[in-house]
Amino acid sequence: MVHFTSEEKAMVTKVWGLVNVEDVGGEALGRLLVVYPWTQRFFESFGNMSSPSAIMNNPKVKAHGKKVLTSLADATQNMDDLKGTFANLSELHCDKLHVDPENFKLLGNVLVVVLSRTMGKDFTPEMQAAFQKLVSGVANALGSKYH
Ligand code: HEG
Repeated sequence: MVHFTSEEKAMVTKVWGLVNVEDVGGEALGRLLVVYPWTQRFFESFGNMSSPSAIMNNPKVKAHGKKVLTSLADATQNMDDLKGTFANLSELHCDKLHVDPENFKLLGNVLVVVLSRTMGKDFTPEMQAAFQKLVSGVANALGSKYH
């Protein structure tokens, strides 16, 4: 189980305060689908994914990205209990959605890339380290109910 120091928690809170959930969510999910094209198979109902620009401008991709990031807000507020916080979502992604848990790691890494683009120099190495630890912890928690 990951442990966050009070400094790391403060860093995560600082990063999260600078995140626009709508913009960053759509950008991160869109890039996941472009960079790792096999992840598109989970979103066949989303319509046009024929090119990078079709993916990045797809309204369903944007809406779902926002939903995922909104859910990630729960992580920033429950850093001492990521497993409990994401237990239900872990079951859903395993039993109903059949999403390979490796994809949670990929999304977390893409999210860090997007933050580093949108925040530029404001995203200090310490902030990146704390946030990377958070997304890794969330990926681990989302995978914890898989069987
Ligand atoms: Mg998942 C639905 C959260 C990664 C594929 N995801 C959802 C929902 C949430 C969520 C809150 C809605 C659940 C509901 O309807 O009750 N997802 C979530 C988080 C993360 C994540 C927090 C990682 C940080 N999801 C993820 C990844 C994939 C994926 C990497 C696939 C590559 N999610 C997925 C699909 C659905 C959800 C296919 C159902 C979408 C739909 O049909 O509306």
